[in-house]
Amino acid sequence: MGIYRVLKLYLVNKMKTMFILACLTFRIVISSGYADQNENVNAAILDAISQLNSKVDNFQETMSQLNSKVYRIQEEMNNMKLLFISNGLIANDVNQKISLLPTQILDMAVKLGTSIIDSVGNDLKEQEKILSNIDTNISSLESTYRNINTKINNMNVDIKAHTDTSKCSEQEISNVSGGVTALQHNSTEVNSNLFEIFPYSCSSRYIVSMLCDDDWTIIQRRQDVQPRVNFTRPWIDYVQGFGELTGEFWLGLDNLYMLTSATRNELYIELEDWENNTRWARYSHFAVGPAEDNYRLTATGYTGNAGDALKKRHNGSSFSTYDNDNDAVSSGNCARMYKGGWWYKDCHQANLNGLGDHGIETAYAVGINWLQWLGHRYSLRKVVMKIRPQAN
Ligand SMILES: [Ca+2]
Repeated sequence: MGIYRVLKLYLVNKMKTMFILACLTFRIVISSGYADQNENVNAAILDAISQLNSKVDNFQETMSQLNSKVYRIQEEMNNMKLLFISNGLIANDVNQKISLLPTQILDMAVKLGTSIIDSVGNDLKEQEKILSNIDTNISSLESTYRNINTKINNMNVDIKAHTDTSKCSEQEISNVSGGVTALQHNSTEVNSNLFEIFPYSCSSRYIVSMLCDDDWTIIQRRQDVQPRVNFTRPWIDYVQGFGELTGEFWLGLDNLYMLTSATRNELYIELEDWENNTRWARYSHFAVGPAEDNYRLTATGYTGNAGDALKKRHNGSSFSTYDNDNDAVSSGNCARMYKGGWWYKDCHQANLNGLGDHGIETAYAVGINWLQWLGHRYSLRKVVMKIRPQAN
């Protein structure tokens, strides 16, 4: 814009000069007729023209200088423009690099995260393996423990037999080696109903206390007297016996084995509901096997009015407790499910060692049940199991 302004000014001045020259020429023509009249005036005019020409020359020089300056400014502006463009390119490049950074950082984080997750996953797998090995070891140890326990129980029976016979004569020992003598015939009366039983006629140390009812020996009793005895017990308790002879009790599998392995015994079961109704079941042959056979049950020759609840699921079965599963259910533990220790098969029709402290109403099959009389949901008030050598 500055350049146009200067040009405009220059043209205006040029036009003014030409106008003045025209006027002067016109005056010279007009005044030619008056030649020689005013030489002084002509001289003055020529002088003025000369001055004007000089000014125009100066002006032109100034213009030239200005043009030169404008040219330089334009050049500088072009340089600056180039610089700006260059800087802009650099800025774009930087921007592009900055915009790439988050992606790279994200990639790195993902790689790092994946690596950490992989590492943690591997650690977890290792730990799972270790846990699995520990589980296997525990199972193996449990199995070993059970085997050892069985062996200890068998050894205990042997030791007892040895101890019991240590004072016996050779003749008596030979009798013992052939089986236990008729125990019920070697008892001492403690009170009117309580007797101490000597397993062997020559024994002085091995004593089993038990309640006798005439010639019957009571081996188990359930009744609604407080406090109730807990019958959900481990293997060792069922082997050794528990409870009070005057209340609820279990005589013990070792004792049952010794009592029933020498002579043939019969079993009598008395049942009573919560309305004083009673039923009975009698088995002409009752025996309990040795520890190494998990005290297998023999109960045959049923008579009675309660129904034969031992025939289908108990006769011929091993004894089981919640910690020693010898039942015929591969995927479960009947003793654990039905809360007692018993000769469970798959699982029971009789559960005389089931829960006793729940009254009549019980959950399915966990109470003191006798299926053939009152079913799996009726828990009996009273049970007595007793045995005696069978009369020949
Ligand atoms: Ca089982």
